[in-house]
Amino acid sequence: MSKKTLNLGMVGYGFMGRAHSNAFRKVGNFFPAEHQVVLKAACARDAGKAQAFADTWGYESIETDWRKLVERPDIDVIDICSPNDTHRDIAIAAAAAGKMVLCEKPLGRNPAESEEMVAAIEKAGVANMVWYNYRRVPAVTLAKQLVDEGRFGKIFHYRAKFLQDWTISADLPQGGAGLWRLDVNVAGSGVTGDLLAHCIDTAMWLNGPMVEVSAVTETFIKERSHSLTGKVEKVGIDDASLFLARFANGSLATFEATRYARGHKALYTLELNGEKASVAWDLHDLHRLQYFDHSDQGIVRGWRSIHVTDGDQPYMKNWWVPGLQIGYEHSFVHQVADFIAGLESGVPAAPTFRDGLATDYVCDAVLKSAASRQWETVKQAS
Ligand code: SOE
Repeated sequence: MSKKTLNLGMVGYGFMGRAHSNAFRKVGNFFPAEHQVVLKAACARDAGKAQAFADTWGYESIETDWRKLVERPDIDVIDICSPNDTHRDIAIAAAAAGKMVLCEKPLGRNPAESEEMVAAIEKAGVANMVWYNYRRVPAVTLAKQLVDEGRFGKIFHYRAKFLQDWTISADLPQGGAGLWRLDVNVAGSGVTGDLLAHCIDTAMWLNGPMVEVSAVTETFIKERSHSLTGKVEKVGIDDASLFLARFANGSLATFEATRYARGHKALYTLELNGEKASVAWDLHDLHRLQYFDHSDQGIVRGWRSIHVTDGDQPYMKNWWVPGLQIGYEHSFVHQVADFIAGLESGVPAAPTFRDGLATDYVCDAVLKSAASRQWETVKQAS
């Protein structure tokens, strides 16, 4: 039976351009569906880089202007993997052109941009999704399954950290490939939007909405040279961001993200403690879920380290055989698979743009609280 095609136009060619392209290429092999993704066009301002990227990943053509890409009649889906300052304009134009839109996190640089993006997508009525990939690490998805089964009883605590150490050197410039994350005009914020946003997305997925936050942020290196101007300029991003939160279900939380935790490269950890059970996960050991069930018989009660590789655990029946684990890149394959399944079932895959807006509202409240030194109420997205 011939498949329906889903013609992809990719904007950007960096780390996420690669992670997503890999997922689009693999998804049909491991998660067969009615739709087959076709890598139609890769778009970057530099034609040489766009062509090299297209050749590496098997895109049929290139564009050097995203405006042309979104107007192409042979494109169904636009995937935005370019820096944060491009997200709004591309998403709005793509939605107006009737394309489905996938966008790297965070949605906008601030809630105002994200609100415009949500309005455009919802007005156009096109399928949409934000790439919060960690939900689709099978061990994290299993945690969600356990929550949905009501195994924890009343939830008391949520705890998350995302620790890195790659910006400790004062010699790193702001701006340029990868380093645009240090330029507030491009990124919107520092670790709040880049790292905490992941923690917040997973937290609200597992534990429901957050209602108020109290935060502290710090910019440890106040000035850096700028790759565009060549001058030393003030740094506007938060290098570290920590906050306390209260969820709508009454539970309390702590969150921490930094790029100054020497020795930690991408240590995303989360833990949830309920009246009946607890669960914990660690990105450096991503195929394991730690689970404590208080109803276990006393003499054998303890933390179980669940190796999430069995066919009856989330996503795993589509991969290898029990005991053989998968990794980081597979979370993106799962996200594409779920997006396609959503198109075919009519139940849209999450996180949608509106879900992404909810995360951006929390990030905004965090930054406001750090500035005001007060608790801030979180605006709700729906
Ligand atoms: C930053 O170093 C970064 O690449 C983030 O931008 C990603 O979203 C995160 O998953 C890993 O770290």
